[in-house]
This record gives sequence, structure tokens and C-alpha cells, in this order.
Amino acid sequence: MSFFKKLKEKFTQSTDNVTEKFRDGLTKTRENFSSKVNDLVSRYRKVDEEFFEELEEILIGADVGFDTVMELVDELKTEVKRRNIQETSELQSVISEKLVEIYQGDEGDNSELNIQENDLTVILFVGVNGVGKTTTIGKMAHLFKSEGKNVVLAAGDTFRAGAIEQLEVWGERVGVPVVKQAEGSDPAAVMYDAIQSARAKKADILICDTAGRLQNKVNLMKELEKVKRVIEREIPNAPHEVLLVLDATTGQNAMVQAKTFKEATNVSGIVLTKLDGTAKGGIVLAIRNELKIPVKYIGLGEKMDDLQPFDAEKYVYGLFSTLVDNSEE
Ligand SMILES: Nc1nc2c(ncn2[C@@H]2O[C@H](COP(=O)(O)OP(=O)(O)O)[C@@H](O)[C@H]2O)c(=O)[nH]1
Ligand SMILES: [Mg+2]
Repeated sequence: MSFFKKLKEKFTQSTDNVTEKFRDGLTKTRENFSSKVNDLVSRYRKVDEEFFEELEEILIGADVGFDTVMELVDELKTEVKRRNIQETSELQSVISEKLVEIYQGDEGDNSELNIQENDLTVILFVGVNGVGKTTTIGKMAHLFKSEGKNVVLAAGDTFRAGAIEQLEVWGERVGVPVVKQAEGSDPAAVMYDAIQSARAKKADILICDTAGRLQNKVNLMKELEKVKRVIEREIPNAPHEVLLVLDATTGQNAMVQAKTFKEATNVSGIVLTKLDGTAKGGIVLAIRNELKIPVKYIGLGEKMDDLQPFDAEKYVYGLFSTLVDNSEE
């Protein structure tokens, strides 16, 4: 059975609404990407060099990233030779298979968070303004809470007007306490307070918001270093996760931000938000393949339950679920 048929079987029968979330959230990308692939396949019946050139353009247009596209197309060409594939219609399943392979590499999805079993876990969120840090923190608090975990939030964005209130609104909505100080105070001091408070409450998870100003790398590095130093002084090995939030709708700009933050601090994973708002959801692959940082969570909407752990198979199924698959059984 073809890879895509297997995916389809696995996910059309699944009753969880997670697969549905992936499918709904990726609608724009699917409509842009799959319809172009379908069109390409109907125009070129036979696999040839021009077919691959057009395929490259489609993939680059979906923000898959130049290097990743080249790698993918090379592998497709190898598969075409190996399996002696002649018809383009047979290639669709191979494309979906290679996309999953490229994402997973040797390590698999790697979306699991480093959660301490019987101790406080500290998760630090970083990223520029407007990417969705505060919103994602709210959604993640909701996820943890629904798993029965005790969560505390730290209002570490003391810089932006309204940022503390925004986190408080999420705290109320989700039903978790928010530790804050006055606007303009030292974020490191907020972190210190938050750790004491989380300990007193015997919390499982402390999620820390930070300011997103990024005038220059030196400032960013200094501020993040200070925040991390304070956290680490209180809890060795913390923060257990440093999650960089990137806005999928910003395309190559998100890649540039990722490089800057990667140089400034130890990023352990990426949260890619607003995938629902872009037709270029291929950026997931570029991030993983070019930055070597796992995409741990994705944002598929603005609602509380629109945050999902990343899953390469569900993602690829979400991209291709309407694809016409003519491959042999
Ligand atoms: N459509 C969509 N909007 C999102 C998502 N995540 C965040 N947003 C929106 O992005 C905007 C900025 O989010 P915010 O959390 O304030 O960003 P921050 O400055 O990084 O803290 C808000 O309007 C959010 O509702 C997502 O996954 N999908
Ligand atoms: Mg914010």
C-alpha cells in the first residue's frame, strides 16, 4: 500500500479531533499547495525534468525553503529511479512520504517537552513582539491544566503597555494564577517572585512570558541572560525549556529571527503560531531542516484549544488530505 494511503487510513478513521484541527488549521496551505500539485500532475503525465522544476517552484512558494526543496527534489529523483516511476500520479504519495522523512530525520518528531516528574518545571518563552507568545502561554496553560497539572504564569513582559493585563486575562480564562509586578520593573525580579510563588503553591509548571523588543542582539542577549541566570540560581537545570515563538505568516523573516535568537540563547524548541493564517505552511520543514531546532507546538487558531504538539504525519496528512491519490495499492 502506498505511504499516503496508509496515512489516509490511519487518520480518516481516527476519532480524535486533533487530526481535524490539523486539517482545518492547514486549510489555506492545503488549498494553495495541494491544488497546485494536483494541477501539475494533471498537466505532466510523465515524470521529467520540467515537472521537477515546476514542483520546486511550488514548494519554494509554500515557504519550504530553498535548501530543503533541493534536498527533497534530489531524494524524489532518486526514488523515481529506484522504483522506476514513470507516471507523475505515482509520485504524490512519494512526496508525502519524503516530507515526513525530511521532517523526522533520525530523531522522530521530538515534540515532547522536558517536564520534570516530581519537581517544578520552568518554561521560558522568547520571541519578538506580536508573534503570539502571550496567547500561546495561555493556550499551553490550558493544556497542562486539562492534564491535571498545577500551573503558574509569570508576567515577565514588563516593557510593553498592556502586556501584564493581557496575561492576567488569560490567567482568569484558564483559571491559573499570574505573578506580576508593576509595568517597567525588572523582569528578572518577576521571575524570582514567580519561582517562590510557584514553590509555595507546589506548582508543577511555571510558564514565563518575556518582552519581545529586539532593537539589537546585545540587549536581547543581556536581558535573556539575566532572566535565565536568576531562574538557574533558584533551580539548577532550569529553565527546562526555552521556547522560541515564531509567526508562520512572516515567512523568511521568521527564519531570520530564529537565527538571531539561536545565537543569543539556547533555544530548545519552537512554537510556530498562526499556521491557520498562512498559505505557506511549508515553513515548518524549513525551520526543522535548516535550523535543526524541533517545532514542538503549532498554533492553529486564536482559541484556547488551538495549540497542538507538532506531529509530522498529521501535518503532512493535513496538507494532502484532499489530494487525488492514483498510486497503486
Ligand atoms: N490566527 C491565529 N492568531 C494567533 C495565533 N497565536 C496568536 N495569535 C494572535 O496574534 C496576536 C499577537 O499575539 P500575542 O500573544 O499578543 O503576541 P506576543 O506579543 O508575542 O505576546 C493576537 O491577536 C493573537 O490572538 C494563532 O495560532 N493563530
Ligand atoms: Mg505578549
